Amino acid sequence: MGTKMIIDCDTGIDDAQAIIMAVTHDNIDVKAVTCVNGNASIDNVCRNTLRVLHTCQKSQVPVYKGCITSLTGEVLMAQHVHGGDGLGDVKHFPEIDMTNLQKEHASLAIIRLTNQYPGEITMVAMGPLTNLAVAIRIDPDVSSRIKRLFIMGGNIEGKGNTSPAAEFNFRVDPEAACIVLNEFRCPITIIPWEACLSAGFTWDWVEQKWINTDTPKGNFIRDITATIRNFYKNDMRRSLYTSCDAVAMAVAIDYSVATDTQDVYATVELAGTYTKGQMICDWRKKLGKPPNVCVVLKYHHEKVQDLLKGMLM
Ligand SMILES: [Ca+2]
Repeated sequence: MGTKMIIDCDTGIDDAQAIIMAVTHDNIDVKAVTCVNGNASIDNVCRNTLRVLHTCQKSQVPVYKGCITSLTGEVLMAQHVHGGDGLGDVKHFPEIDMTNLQKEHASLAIIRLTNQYPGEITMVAMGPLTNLAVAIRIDPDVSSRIKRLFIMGGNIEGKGNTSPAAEFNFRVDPEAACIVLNEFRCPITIIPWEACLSAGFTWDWVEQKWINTDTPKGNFIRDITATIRNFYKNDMRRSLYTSCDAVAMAVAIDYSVATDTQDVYATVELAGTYTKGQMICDWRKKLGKPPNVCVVLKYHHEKVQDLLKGMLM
């Protein structure tokens, strides 16, 4: 029944939206959500993920705790954007029962589930790629059992959002991103930072047509996005709202959401003083390597908007 999917994420606000989009979609069968350190500490990421699934009445979807730092041990978080808990620091949320968290490690769950469903799992990675890099170090064949890997991360124009040159997910664990891009053998589609910024949703639509959807999921999205909406609209003075992970999930659910794509060889800068974590795309084939990823350049924002609206009903 539907596309089998594993979601690997660092549940902040964007991830929460993408998870809701997947677990409420008729054609998607989410087999696991695997958590990784990123937007928040790993324990908050696990708690946030369980909270999102609880809100959707999908607590039966198993949640796995993954890597607690990047491969090198460096930890960067995005609490100025996503709040101290990663989910907007909403005061009135009830406590979440953490005993629902699975005991198996996220990377081992990915290995086990891809053995159970070889060639059937669509993987959507929306955080640092640490869990996937660890999985391939344990089991070198893991990637050949994945149907397709969608990654929200990296950048194609060298414009950073975390350092001057690097996007958050790749900058948090550059080594992991480099391992995944160069060693994973499944087809990879990357939704980079610039593609996410190529379109967006008007504040009028967000405030009048989306977050005022009066359902438990609608109220949840309204509450967790209160701080980030203020940050984007008033502090950053952005004219449009966007949710990178939701865009990536929309592409994974419906490939026609990607309206412009290009195959390219891509890797990750590991040594640069200013550019560590930047995705390097060899557009002019200077390295003579075959393409290893399909990069999404633009997306159909109305289709994403329809998915965002529909998931709150
Ligand atoms: Ca994320």
